Amino acid sequence: MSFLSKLRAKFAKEKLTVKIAWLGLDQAGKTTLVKRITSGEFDSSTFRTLGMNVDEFSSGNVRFISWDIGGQEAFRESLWESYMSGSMGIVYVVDSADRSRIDEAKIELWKYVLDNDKVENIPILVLANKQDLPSAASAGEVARGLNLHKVTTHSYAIVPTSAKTGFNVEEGLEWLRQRVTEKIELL
Ligand code: G3D
Ligand code: MG
Repeated sequence: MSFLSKLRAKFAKEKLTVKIAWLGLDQAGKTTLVKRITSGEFDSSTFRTLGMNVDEFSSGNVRFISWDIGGQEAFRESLWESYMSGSMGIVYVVDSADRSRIDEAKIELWKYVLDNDKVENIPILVLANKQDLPSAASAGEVARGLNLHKVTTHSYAIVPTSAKTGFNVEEGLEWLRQRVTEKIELL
């Protein structure tokens, strides 16, 4: 973003437009979370493209352009570059109630994001989703399962959420909004 456009955003109170990518294993709740956000109090619009759900919603001074890769996990490798390119934040969603897949979720997070040199130092919001289910692991357990204590290269937060009830969804997004805004102001 150029100096002038930043100034314009700041002083004319224009919204900053920010691309974010939703990641996580299939069934974690990515699409449900995006639907919850776009059907809630957020101001939103939605575009459907092949294999990809591109949604737009605003939170405070930020307009998020949100990319959710849809059900086509098999195409992830080939879509990866365009999916991640230009993203200023990642939302990594975990099904906290499916303890048998937390290890797989850890492997994917590290392979595609944390150990991937092409991913710049962008904030990562981890959502320990499905907290409405009695069998759900706590956010602390999910954090340990993902080895989050070993993350040194990105700022991250782990937030327990439920896409079903809406619990903490807005709070999580608020964290991402603040981190992204801070980064843009430092540019
Ligand atoms: P994905 O986009 O990550 O693949 P989806 O996941 O959003 O398609 O969700 C997968 C399934 O989990 C869906 O159920 C959805 O309703 C459910 N789900 C998502 N978030 C939550 C949550 O917070 N709590 C509960 N209880 N269920 C959730 P179906 O039955 O349609 O497969
Ligand atoms: Mg989906």
